[in-house]
Amino acid sequence: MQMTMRWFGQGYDPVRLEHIRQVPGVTGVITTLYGTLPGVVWEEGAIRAMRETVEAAGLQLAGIESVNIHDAIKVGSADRDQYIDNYITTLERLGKAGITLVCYNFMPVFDWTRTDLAKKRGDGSTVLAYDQKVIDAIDPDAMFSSMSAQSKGYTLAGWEPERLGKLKELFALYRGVDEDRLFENLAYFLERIMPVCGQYGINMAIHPDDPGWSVFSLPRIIKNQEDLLRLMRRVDNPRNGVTLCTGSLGANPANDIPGVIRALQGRIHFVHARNLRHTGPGAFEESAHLSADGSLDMYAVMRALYDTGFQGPIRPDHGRMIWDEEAMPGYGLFDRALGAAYLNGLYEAIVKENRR
Ligand SMILES: [Mn+2]
Repeated sequence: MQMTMRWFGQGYDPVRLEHIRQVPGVTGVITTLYGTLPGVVWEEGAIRAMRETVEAAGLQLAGIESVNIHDAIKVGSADRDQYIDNYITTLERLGKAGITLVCYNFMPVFDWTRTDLAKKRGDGSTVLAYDQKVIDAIDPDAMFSSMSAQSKGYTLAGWEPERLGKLKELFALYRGVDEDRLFENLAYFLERIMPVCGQYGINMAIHPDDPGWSVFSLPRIIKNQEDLLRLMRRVDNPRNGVTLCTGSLGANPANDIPGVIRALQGRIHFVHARNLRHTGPGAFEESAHLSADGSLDMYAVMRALYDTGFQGPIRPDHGRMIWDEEAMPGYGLFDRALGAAYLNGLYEAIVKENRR
């Protein structure tokens, strides 16, 4: 596997590529053209510049997170084919630039959701946290305002103000889109893009819903092993794969992550590794990556990845904010660097134990 870190791009991410380069074992970054709205075709020059910037820092551009999906594709409206054509053109241009991993999600209206972006822990660090009881007491507008107010001025990935400024219209758009309809729209999209993915060797890696249950009564279709396997069978092409996000799936204690990894053998193209602590029904707070700091067994996760022959990029997902660092919520350099070092240590031990 290849250890990577997420980087939001020049002018957006206060973390510098030069510093990512100094994290032991990290050889690549996962990035995107941040600020590009869903539905827009990516410029070839911008793709090239993005790649050159990463390579000039001595790192490899290991994949894109994300190329976001326009709402027309998710709801299956009459103009969806135009937006799928745009997506295909973007994939073609990425493929020509040698980029062969694309992470995306298929969540309606809201992307990843948290109720607290800086929850103070006993150790003085802050973390992202979620409590369903808080969500149940507010409306979607309040949710958006709350996320924006806590973002310290950064635009949060998937929370584009341009889109979410029209929340009422967005909710209206999804009226009548139930889980089956959403799933069929996803399958339609994947079937249309599979040929270009095959041509350029692009692995599509769907990110699970975060958290993996319905928020504001919107449908959610990528919540657990059953959902993921259903999608793998529905579009049964190795290019149709998964971003195994331990934190998103792990928010639900019923999900057995090592079991999911084994069930999806060969279809996991990208891994997000982080830990969290379950704090009550429908509630969790993120933690350090260390198994002992949260509810997930990160050794068992790395072990399952090793056993199933996972070869793709992995990145430490959200970390705590520590040592007075100022960065995008969840994406400080320091704790993610500790996470990368820890995951590398687990993996080295597993590899060597199995060679004996
Ligand atoms: Mn993730």
